[in-house]
Amino acid sequence: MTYNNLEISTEDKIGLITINRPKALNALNKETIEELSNAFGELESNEDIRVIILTGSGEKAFVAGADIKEFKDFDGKQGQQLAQVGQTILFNKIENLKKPVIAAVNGYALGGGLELAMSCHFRIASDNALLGLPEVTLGLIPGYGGTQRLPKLIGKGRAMQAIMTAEMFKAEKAEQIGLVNEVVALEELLPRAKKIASKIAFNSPVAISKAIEVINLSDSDKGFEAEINAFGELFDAEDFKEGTTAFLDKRKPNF
Ligand code: CO8
Repeated sequence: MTYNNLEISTEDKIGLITINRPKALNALNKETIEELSNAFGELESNEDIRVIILTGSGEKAFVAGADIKEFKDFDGKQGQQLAQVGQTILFNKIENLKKPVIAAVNGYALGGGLELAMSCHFRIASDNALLGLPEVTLGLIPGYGGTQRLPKLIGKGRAMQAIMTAEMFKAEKAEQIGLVNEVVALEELLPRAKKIASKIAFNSPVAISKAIEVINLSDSDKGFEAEINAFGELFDAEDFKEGTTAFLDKRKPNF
């Protein structure tokens, strides 16, 4: 597939998606949302790929938000549809992808950009990153899941304050409150993301897929039961036999 607003590369079981609209600070227009949805689908079904990294092009922005120019004249119905379609085809899709997705946040992650990073399974950031949900400065609220995912990551009180004030978190603060897992120098961001991805790629993809599914249920009352069922199912999978046999043979598993 070819993309107007994305660059895709694959190497050593890792798929790298780079959002490439640097003149608009990688803002998410409709086309980019659709392309991202397709790109995640493509990499999810690519058997050579075990882990996906998502980043933005340039040194300034991961994604500076939804494309304000595109929705500035929308009415209520169009706004609702934009949020509904985006959440369905992209943000929820990433969260529930069968393969791990790491956000490498390389600068501004604002509005829809932070919402995109939050729908990834975890985030690392460069030391120049600034993260926030400034929608109330535009007379809006987050519409791509931000009101739901931010409280889960940083707590309800902090999320309330962040959304009401529209303040941006610097990278170190974001790490301190659990919004990102690690902060590294900008030039180290992709190497570090790839290093983490390689570590994941070495482990059982079947088990990792189940872990994503069950961890995503941790806020529901179905989580414990889902864990028991998934745990049981994994005993019947090839990877379990390979993993335990490799351990007893004192060799590395080959998943
Ligand atoms: N949309 C469209 N274009 C943008 C966006 C954006 N979100 N952000 C930046 N750009 C464009 C600018 O318009 C500018 O273009 P041009 O050169 O043609 O004027 C170019 O990118 C460079 O930007 P700046 O000149 O502003 O760069 P600065 O370094 O001065 O400032 C900032 C950088 C602080 C990031 C600034 O660009 C900014 O504040 N951007 C907007 C941030 C924002 O408010 N984001 C939230 C958008 S709303 C949103 O995401 C809602 C999500 C939920 C939607 C649900 C469906 C409705």
